[in-house]
Amino acid sequence: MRTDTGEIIHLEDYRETDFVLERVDLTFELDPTDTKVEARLIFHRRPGADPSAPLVLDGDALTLTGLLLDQEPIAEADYTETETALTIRTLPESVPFEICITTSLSPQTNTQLMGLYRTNNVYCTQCEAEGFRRITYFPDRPDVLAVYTVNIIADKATVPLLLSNGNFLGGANMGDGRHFAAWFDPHPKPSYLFALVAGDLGVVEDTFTTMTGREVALKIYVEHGNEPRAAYAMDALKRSMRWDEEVFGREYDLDIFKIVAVSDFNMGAMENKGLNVFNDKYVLADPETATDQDYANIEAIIAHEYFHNWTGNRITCRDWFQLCLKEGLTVYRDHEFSADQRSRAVKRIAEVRFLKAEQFPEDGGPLAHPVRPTRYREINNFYTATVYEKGSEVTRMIATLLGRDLFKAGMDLYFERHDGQAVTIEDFIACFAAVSGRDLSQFALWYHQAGTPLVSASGSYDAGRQRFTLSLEQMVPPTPGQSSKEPMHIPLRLALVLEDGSIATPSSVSGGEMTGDVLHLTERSQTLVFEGIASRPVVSLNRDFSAPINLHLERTAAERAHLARYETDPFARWQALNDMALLALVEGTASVRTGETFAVEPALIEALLAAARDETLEPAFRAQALALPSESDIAREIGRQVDPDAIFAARQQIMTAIAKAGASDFAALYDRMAPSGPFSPDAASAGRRALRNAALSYLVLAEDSPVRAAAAYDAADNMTDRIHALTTLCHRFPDAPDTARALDDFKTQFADMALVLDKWFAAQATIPGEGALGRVKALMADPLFNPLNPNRVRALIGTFAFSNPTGFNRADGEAYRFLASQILDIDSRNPQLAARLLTSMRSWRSLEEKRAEKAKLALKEIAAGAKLSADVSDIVDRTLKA
Ligand code: B3K
Ligand code: ZN
Repeated sequence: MRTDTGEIIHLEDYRETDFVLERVDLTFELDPTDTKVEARLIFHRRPGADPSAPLVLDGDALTLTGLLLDQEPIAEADYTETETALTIRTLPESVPFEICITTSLSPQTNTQLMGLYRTNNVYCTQCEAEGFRRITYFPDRPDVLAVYTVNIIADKATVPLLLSNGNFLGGANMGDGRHFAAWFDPHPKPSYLFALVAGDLGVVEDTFTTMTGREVALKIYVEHGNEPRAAYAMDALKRSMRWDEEVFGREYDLDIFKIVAVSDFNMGAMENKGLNVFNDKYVLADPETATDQDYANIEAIIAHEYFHNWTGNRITCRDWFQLCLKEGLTVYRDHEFSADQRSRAVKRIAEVRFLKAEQFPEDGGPLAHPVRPTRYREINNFYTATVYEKGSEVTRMIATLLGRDLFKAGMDLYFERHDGQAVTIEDFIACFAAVSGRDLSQFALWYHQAGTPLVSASGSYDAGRQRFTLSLEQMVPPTPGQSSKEPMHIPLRLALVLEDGSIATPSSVSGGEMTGDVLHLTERSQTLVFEGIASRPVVSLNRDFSAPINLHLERTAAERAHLARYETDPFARWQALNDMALLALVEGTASVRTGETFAVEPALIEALLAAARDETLEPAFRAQALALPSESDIAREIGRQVDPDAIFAARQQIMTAIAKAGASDFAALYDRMAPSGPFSPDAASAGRRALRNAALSYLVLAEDSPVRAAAAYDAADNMTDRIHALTTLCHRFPDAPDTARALDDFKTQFADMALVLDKWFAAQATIPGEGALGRVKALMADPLFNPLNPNRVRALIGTFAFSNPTGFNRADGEAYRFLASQILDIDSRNPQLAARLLTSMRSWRSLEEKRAEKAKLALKEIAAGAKLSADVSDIVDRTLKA
């Protein structure tokens, strides 16, 4: 393993390479512990480059077995090999030359899952960000684009399938029991998009005819027996390909598009050119094994990786600081795709919930960084919610500011101007500035300033003049390395909701620019005056979550209830309900902490039940309305001196009050939302299941008995209902015989289905309270717990640390110590997985002192680890730093 050197990479140090790579020919002779890789690289010195500059190639844990320059061995004096680089001197000044490098690899023992490794006997690669240098010495950076030919040789009986990027060139038996296949990718690409997969897999095949009438072969490879479970992924792929043609005018550009599902993968999926590799969790689905959330994730991730073909592959990043150029933009594209395939409002609610749960705590804690960072120690630690989700929101804001047509024109210009290039965020923004004539320099601060802006607003109404005045102020909090901030350009969608529920149309607005319903907040403080407002309005601000900000709005309880009732925009209506609930939960928590009793506002209960009953609203929306802010949402709102037990108690009490008041509504909903036909994963059916399960949760609370959940478990004919019933039993009645029976049944039924068993582990890892740690430890001793499989580790240890606030933050700090020992252990095998798990500690400073003190000790234990990876050192150091 490459241990930490502490070296920091800075954006401002970017320089072009001295050598231009023209083409790459790779030959792999596959063997579990002795794979031979031969790389033939044709270079020429960049015109104008220093004629004496050496060629420096990146490497990581490589065994060099051969090195030739134009077919001749290179003298030892002419090259230097270190742990991280191969430097070759005395190279031709102006003519192209060929370097041929041979390395030997052991995929079988590669537990980092970076570079070439084995998963269930399948050879597989992961190269982004810097995994290619674990295969051969190479200029392993995204601005080095070349055309690749790949020749793969392996034993035919055990490794019948040989895949790489691009189009198939040919293959044959070699007469010695081995065979080969050759692939050619005509599109110049950076090394991080290289992929090789070889093994014995089943395949699902289809075709797609592109907008210009070309037929593309589509193939999804899965373990034998899983073929039927890839049908939904194939359908999602074809819908994605069509959507990208229709909405962005983007056509696929090879003869074949391949997806491979593997069971050991550090992330969700990887967009390698023409050969996407997926965590099988995001490919395999059928009603018995996948939840509605799984189906939605598969649709979104298949689309995301496919969309990278243009935003990421055809146009890539100049350097890793520009990661959001491909990730933020591609998340935006997959969000829009899912919104078009499903309910836009419900999708937006889910996006905002996710953004607040994942990105807001990052932006408000020690790991905060700009969407386009300027320094990193380990790039893998920057595949974050900030780069992805906030990056997507920033793209969305460009679309909001410019409007649909100009946004489309800007994207078209981007594709036209930069196809085949490795570019920067500045290049991207310049396209939108060019088509709109707008100066986007202040807007660009969204890429450069970290931290979630806080906008405070207050309004006053002058009935005599029919005038409404809105005062706004913005503040961007300090973040690591950025103590003072400039005011941002914040697009706020706004509506003034009048007493009768209608939306005001002002006769004029002064004090700031408005385009349509979008107000441009550009100053630190700004006062807007709306004329011609017939009655006292309630201001609905940041509709559709048009900017990723925290909003502080002075509003009375009656005004909140008014919005929750009258907002016509479903997202804004949900936001109003959610605001009401969050306020009640925060106040309830304060009461629990001071030992006071508290009652739940009838207005809140009434508003929630009114939404639940409203047949004009779609069921998925009503389910979202009934889902109260999570314990972490409440903790974030409280911000300091957080006591997770008090939050839990207050939330329980409020949910029980809602459950009791709405018991008859929930019983009626539970019956009305019962399935009427065979299972279908479509969004409308999923919405009915979501609402029915929300009703079930409240009914179980009201009845305080496991009977109904146990019956739901037995009656379930799909995984959504089954896992919901099982989780409800686990959380509410962890020690009941019904729960033990259901857990046993589930384990027996799905013993050989890893992805389903992950749900069994996760359900138990989230049982609230002190007992959780003991349960997690016991589950780790279960023979089904496999510490080498990232999905399993995330399902048990990750779910416990990220999603069980009372269990993980138990007052004695034992769970922090447990996590510390796990991090050290996992780090020795798989640094990326360890570093990601460790980010669960990012909000430790907001805990009350006793817990915070214990969390700090655990972090220090990790920091003192003997042989830390760069990944874990970087996270632990930043987490501890003030
Ligand atoms: N680009 C990959 C993520 C790679 C992560 C490397 N640590 C998947 C994606 O975002 O589409
Ligand atoms: Zn991506």
